[in-house]
Amino acid sequence: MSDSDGTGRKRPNILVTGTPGVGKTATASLIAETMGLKHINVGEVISQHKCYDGYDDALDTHILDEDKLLDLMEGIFEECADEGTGIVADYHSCELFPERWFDLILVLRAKTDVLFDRLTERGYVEKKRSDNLEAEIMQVVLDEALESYDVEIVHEVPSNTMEDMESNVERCRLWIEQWIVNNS
Ligand code: DAT
Repeated sequence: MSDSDGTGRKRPNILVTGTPGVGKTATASLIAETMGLKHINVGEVISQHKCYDGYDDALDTHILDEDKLLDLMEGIFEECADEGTGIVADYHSCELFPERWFDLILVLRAKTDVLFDRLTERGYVEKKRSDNLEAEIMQVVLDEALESYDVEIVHEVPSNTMEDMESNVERCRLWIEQWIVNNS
């Protein structure tokens, strides 16, 4: 089995993170499509495989079964490492993943008015919307990323417009190409 701790990888693994609505899934799927990486929408994996450990009535949400999720993801990471395929995962949190999984952490940021419109469009109730807006203003996910990973690999980028998305994908493309040169 290939080493999935970074030393034996042929292609890099990227985590796209940020507050809900900043554009993680849209950006990650475009990076995956452009660069031929495997896209893992972690939220989808959680719901498809029912990685739940009860229900939090107060927050009106499932409690995540982290062990189940991490076991499932470890399997995918090992498979991709064996195949020589890189991964671009997206999730609204980042501290739960082993540091060794990722070579680049892309933290997407959106302006308050932009995020307000996206979360309203998504049908979030007022409390959920304001909680997420506050988290974005307080840069909760960015701080989490900076505390959980080597700061050198954490990159904060704007994600307000389609031009931002295109430039983020292009930036990743150039970074991936350089990573391949440096690691071959
Ligand atoms: P997330 O995965 O962070 O919850 P998403 O990828 O589902 O967010 O995007 C939320 C909505 O915003 C969706 O309708 C696509 C749109 N969007 C995302 N990033 C954008 C950007 N940079 N410019 C314009 N629209 C964007």
